[in-house]
Amino acid sequence: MKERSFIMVKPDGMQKRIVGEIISRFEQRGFLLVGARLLRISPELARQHYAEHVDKVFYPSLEQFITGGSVLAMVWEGEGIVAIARAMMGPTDAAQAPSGTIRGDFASSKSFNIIHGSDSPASAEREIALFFKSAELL
Ligand code: D4T
Repeated sequence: MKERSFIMVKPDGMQKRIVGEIISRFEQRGFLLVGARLLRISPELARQHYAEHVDKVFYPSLEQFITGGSVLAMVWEGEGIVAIARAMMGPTDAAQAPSGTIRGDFASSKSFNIIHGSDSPASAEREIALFFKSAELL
């Protein structure tokens, strides 16, 4: 099976109405959308998704943000998708993100940075399983 990544438009990206733009960028880069779901993340799912961050000082505000509105959870497929998607998104701190990246074009903060993408194939597998049943994916 080709490599897959879990990509999510966060509540600030939904509010900015840039879902179409984000999907276009991945399609134009040649990747295939194999799953998509609109949902509101529960505090429990947030704790699972951000398990590595639950003890950090910024976690309470991160949870409030990520559960504060709907998100678009997606699975994209293609050769090298995990690393290429991270490059397309730009660094976590959108203030440092170059123009031309998704964060560099649509965000300017570390906390409100529009989009999530898996940081490794192993994370992708874990995150995809949190958000999707295998029957929901092509
Ligand atoms: P996500 O996981 O949301 O795509 O972000 P990254 O993979 O790019 O970055 P991350 O795991 O280090 O951070 C997760 C999430 O926490 C927010 N955050 C992070 C924050 O609000 N303050 C901080 O100091 C850090 C490091 C932003 C993304």
